[in-house]
Amino acid sequence: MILYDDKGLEIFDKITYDKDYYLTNAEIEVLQNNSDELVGKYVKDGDVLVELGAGAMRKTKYILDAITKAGRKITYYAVDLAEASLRQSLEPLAATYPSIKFVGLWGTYHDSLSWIQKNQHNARKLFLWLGSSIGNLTRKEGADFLLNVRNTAMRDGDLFLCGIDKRNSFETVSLAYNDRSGLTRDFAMNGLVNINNIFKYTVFDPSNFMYVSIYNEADGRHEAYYESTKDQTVEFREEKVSVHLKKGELINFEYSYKYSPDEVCELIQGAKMSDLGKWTESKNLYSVHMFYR
Ligand code: AVJ
Repeated sequence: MILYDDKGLEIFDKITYDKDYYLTNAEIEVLQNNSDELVGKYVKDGDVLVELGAGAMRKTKYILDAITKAGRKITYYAVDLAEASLRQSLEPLAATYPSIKFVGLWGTYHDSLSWIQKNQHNARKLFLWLGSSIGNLTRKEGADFLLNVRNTAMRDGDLFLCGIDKRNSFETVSLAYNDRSGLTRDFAMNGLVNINNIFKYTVFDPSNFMYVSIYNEADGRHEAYYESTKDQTVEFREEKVSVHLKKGELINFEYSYKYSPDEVCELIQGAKMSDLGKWTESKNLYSVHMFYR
């Protein structure tokens, strides 16, 4: 993914602390207030937790605290594409939570799921997919992804915890993706720099592009674009491909889907899972849902 090189991960981490980007803080509030209940109801000794796209694991802390408080003995698998951040995040956790066994699974979701299926088939599993990561998939892709996890890595009774952003007001979503500190803009523009790094020469001159954020309220998705600020030709030299861009032309690079309650129901149905309920925070902006197979 062009957005998440080392620099992109660093900027994204800053975004998650930003007040305007309400998603992370809202999710942390949900987990802070409800992890004891969640663990009490759904986590048993010997369970295996699998976090997809574990990242910095800032929010996982609340679940791990609750597990420790409840005296549960579990194994926690962290799946991530970034090896360095996986190591950095897991090492201190292993020292902090001696009753939890930590295992990093460095690789794609696909590889990790087949590894889990082979090696942890008989364990009772709880999958964690937090941070509204589902938002970067279309609704169909989101349901298909969950269905695939269900079919390849879950047994009957296994659980899936999913953080999902709501269809919030136009102002709220717009500010989240066009924050006043300009972090999201920096995050976006770094994508162009990263493309140049990948191709080892300048494909896109960042000074000829502008970050454009549009909340498409009808479709319930935020749309992120690079706008060409002049007529220009972008060249992929090795591929011998050149692309002419008109001033004002938009290149889409990200969608962030938001979900109404009905859309969550459709998601669960599409994934052939069942609903165990959800937790929300004080502003009712964001929910963490529990599904099961
Ligand atoms: C990490 C995919 C949930 O879409 O809200 C943040 C990524 N993009 N600001 C999102 C992102 C711009 C984020 N996700």
